[in-house]
Amino acid sequence: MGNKALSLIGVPTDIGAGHRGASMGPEALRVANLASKLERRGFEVIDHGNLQGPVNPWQPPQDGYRHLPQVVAWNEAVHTAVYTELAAGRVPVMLGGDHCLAIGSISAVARHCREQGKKLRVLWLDAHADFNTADVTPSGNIHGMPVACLCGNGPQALVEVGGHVPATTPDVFRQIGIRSVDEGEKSLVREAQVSIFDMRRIDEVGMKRTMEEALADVDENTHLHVSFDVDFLDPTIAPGVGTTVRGGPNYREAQLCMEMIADTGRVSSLDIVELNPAFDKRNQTARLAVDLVESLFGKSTLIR
Ligand SMILES: [Mn+2]
Repeated sequence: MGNKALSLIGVPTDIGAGHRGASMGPEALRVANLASKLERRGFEVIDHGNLQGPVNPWQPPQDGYRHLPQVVAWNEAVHTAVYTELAAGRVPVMLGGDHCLAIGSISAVARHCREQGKKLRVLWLDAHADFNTADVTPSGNIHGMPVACLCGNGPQALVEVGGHVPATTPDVFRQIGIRSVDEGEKSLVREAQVSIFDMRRIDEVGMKRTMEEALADVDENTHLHVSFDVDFLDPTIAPGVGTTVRGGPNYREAQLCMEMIADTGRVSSLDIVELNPAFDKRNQTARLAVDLVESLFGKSTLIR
């Protein structure tokens, strides 16, 4: 990745979530000094401020989807912003915002990879598989659906964000830290053969072997996109999310995960999502997310 510039893009929305407050995530990450800490790592960092989109009308789902037109509008803005930064040779870093924004960012990354002949690998760090559809979702919240939408399984307006249908395919994903999958969603991920390293797997073989397997065939032609849902982390260290699930990676496991991704030297785009300051304590989850993102960009906690 060398001395590429990082572009911070705020996406202040909770339009796809079941709780309000992730819209405050971008500012919490800025308050936790994300930009200056990455500058200290030797990167040029450009903060593009926040994207704009519709306000959250806080309505119940319609036809299985909550706030669908608003989610589409936000993701079209994200797609354009991410595609623009990638085309300029910069590393886009989404400051979310709820996880629905990954539809816009990953569709843009996939488009960039197609045009540049790059191999795409998405590391989906999350407590959830985010593979719901209108038929199986218990809530209608679209932040539980981005992976399905990106693979062509979702409402037409969202599946078509970026203009290429499907935006990408299940085989590019490696999901890590999964521990909460809804009943109907289970058969969908099995059918799609999404590669899932769930918490049981991490418990059994450890984070080291898990990441070795998840990163196995990453090479110099790979564009590595990390979609970091803060609910990946154990809630005892990361209370500032709306959808906590106990039994996630602890601090050292999360650090090792980030360090091993950094070692590939292939991180080319990033989403930081679902940070919810309304649930946080003195911004500790934002500070932890920043700490881990520093490791993702090469700050080893050991002297090497
Ligand atoms: Mn998620």
